[in-house]
Amino acid sequence: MPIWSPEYETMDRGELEALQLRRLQSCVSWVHERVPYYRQALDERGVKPRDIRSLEDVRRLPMTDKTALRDTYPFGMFAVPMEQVVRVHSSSGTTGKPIVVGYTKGDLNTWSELTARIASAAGVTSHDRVQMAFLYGMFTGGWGMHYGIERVGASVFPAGSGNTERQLMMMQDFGTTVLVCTPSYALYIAEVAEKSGIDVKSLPLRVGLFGGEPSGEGMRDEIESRLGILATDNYGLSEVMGPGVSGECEHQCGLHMAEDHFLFEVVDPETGEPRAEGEEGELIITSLTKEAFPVLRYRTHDLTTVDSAICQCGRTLARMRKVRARTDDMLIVRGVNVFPSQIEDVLMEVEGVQPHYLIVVDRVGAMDQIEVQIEVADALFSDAMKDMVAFTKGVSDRITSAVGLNARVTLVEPGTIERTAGKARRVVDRRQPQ
Ligand code: DLL
Repeated sequence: MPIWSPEYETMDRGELEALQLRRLQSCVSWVHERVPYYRQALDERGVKPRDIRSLEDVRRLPMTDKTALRDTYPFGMFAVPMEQVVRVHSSSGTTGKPIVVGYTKGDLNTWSELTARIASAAGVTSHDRVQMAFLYGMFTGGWGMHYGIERVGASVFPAGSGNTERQLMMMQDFGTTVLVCTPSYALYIAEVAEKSGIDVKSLPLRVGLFGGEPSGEGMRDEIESRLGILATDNYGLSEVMGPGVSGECEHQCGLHMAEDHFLFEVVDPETGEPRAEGEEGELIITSLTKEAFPVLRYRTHDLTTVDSAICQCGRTLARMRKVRARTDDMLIVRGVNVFPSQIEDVLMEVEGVQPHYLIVVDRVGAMDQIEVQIEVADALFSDAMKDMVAFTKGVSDRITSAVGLNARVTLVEPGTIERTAGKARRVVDRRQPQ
């Protein structure tokens, strides 16, 4: 597969680190000069831009969390005057005020380069026809991927998310070869196609660029087999840029991180101490080249590990493991810590269980209860119903042995669990105000 910018993507690590240090130094000067919040935070720590002499000195910088971005809503963290901001996006949070981020012309150029890398790494070329089924709008997914794919030279169909029948019509009539959306929406498209008697595998569709939400290997296998494609995962977040922060190549062995534009750390989420390579921790990201909305040590809350071994594809950029959990989505049920992704992994191993599930946590009296609602394939539904007690008990036992928690498993009718065209909602926690 082609490498979009070999100069950076296959850079010698020593040269890459030298580049990162130069860029880190200028980023710290940039924010010290231009963002009052960072000037104060740096001054309070007694750190001057000239104190950054090695990459390890990043640890002297303050961490940034969502609160700082909320407190300065909407434009307080912008490092350039509004006349230099050519685009504004916001985070997809559902409650309260969103986090607002801005881009200069230069930022948009970098962003397009980085999403072009992701498309290219999955084998997208100017011969492809790409159906963009991400939401366009304030969400970074649509526009972010759009410009990168145009840059690769492919033909873009900016369908936007939703209206699944129309998506399938376009896919058939326009000869779509690449689908871009969340993994859960890809599965929903597969489901609607199957119900409508459309054999997607006989269509020219061959690649999927999926991101924006966690999805495990079981989910990937399901998508690849039902759509007959190669599915790659890509990661990003609005506060840092949007999509383009990292993405898989065709070998699907971790997401290559854009280390020339961002400095990545993995730390113990409690203490902030660095974790060794290969050890799981919270991903912290410092932007190295952002102009309008630079961030120092942004706390993503996403849990991952990093591997800096050179990949079979030839890229030297380190790879982060797929993000399966966030520090803030861990459920504590009767004292047991459980991530929704652990339950997903169990479900995906049970024959016939569909990749649509909902975890409902509630408190009855003083007791926490957890219910896992699952669906099985249409063809199996009546069989599973006949022996429902045994079937659901079997699934429940597997959850207990994998995560050490007694969960009530409820079989619901196929199609009952809500499908979305964006990010799937996997957990309803009734113990907390929603
Ligand atoms: O979801 C940016 C994006 C759009 C990335 C499209 C890739 C494709 P936010 O809405 O700000 O931005 O959400 C960011 O979503 O901190 C992760 O918890 C989660 N996330 C994003 N991509 C992945 C992924 C976009 N590939 C938050 N795997 C992040 C797991 C992901 N989680």
